[in-house]
Amino acid sequence: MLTSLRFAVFGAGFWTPFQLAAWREVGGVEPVAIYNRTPAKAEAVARQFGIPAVYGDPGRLLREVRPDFVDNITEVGGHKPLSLLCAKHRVACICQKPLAASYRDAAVIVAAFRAARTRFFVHENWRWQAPMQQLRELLAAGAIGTPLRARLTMVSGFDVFANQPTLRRLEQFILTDLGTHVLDVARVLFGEARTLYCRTARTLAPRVKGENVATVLLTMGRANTHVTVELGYARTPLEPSSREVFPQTLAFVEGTAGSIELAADYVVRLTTRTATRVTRHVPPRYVWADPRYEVAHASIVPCCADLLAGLRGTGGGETTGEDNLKTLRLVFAAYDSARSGRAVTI
Ligand code: 89Y
Repeated sequence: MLTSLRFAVFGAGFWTPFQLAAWREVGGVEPVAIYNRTPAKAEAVARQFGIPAVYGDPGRLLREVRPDFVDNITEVGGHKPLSLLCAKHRVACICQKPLAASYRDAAVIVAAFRAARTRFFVHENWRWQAPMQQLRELLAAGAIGTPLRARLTMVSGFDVFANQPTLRRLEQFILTDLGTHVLDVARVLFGEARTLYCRTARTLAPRVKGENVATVLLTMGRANTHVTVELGYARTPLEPSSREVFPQTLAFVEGTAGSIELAADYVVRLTTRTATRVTRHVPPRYVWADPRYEVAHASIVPCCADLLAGLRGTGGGETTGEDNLKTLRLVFAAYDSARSGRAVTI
């Protein structure tokens, strides 16, 4: 029987209750303390989840509680200082995405944990979504031969700013908030990128500071698959059943021996020379999940399970800091390309 890992939570914002509920599903961990800049918010979360200690000083928490790991669920501004604090105290840490507001800061964080010989992971849940896992399995099994071209689309009019008002104030918005997820999925499905070209637009100005539309074209993996990533939070009216499906990512992949469509409502259509097979990959429904975020919230569970295995060193732990740097390399290369109008070699 493995002993339960004692963990501390940093942050008490929108994602914290969902992440704590997901840890409860996974089991084998116990939240023992919570820190938040505004302690009243941390107290409310502590009451809800029975967390015995609330701190307004993260350094004091680490010294007094000595948790086995920290789950840093703060906004991006808290990621670097709080992660570095964990590295200094040699406390393993899982940090929310996006890891940092620049590639350089992300690399500094990852290097600090490497130097401290302390485990460090990024909470990157998109690749753990039920339909994405199916797509990953089909491609790995060669179900459509060599993937030649793919389109990954996450375009929605959903008001993401209502629950996460800080998103409005980001100078770099959709590529850091959502591009991190979808470019990560692209890496998992097709391999590492060789080249990248990106165009961005800002259509909700001045109420949204950063870009809210982006199109990224990449060549990826051994097959040099052409991958287009389409991102948009532009309040475009979309047909509700097939297109307005936040937070589902839609996909279409063409291969030498077939094609796969990931359509609305978790439908996967696999077409080969002989037939089209239609299956559905509905995420588990949890009572604690917000139904408007269904597939995203459900994916926190397998994500945390994988991170726990990584923390225990029992296999898993896919989304290490090092792995996430490869995703962030693409995110920030996309900004470089959008600025210069040129393709970037990765
Ligand atoms: O912040 C984002 C995330 O991680 O999932 C969807 C989201 O809430 C809005 O883009």
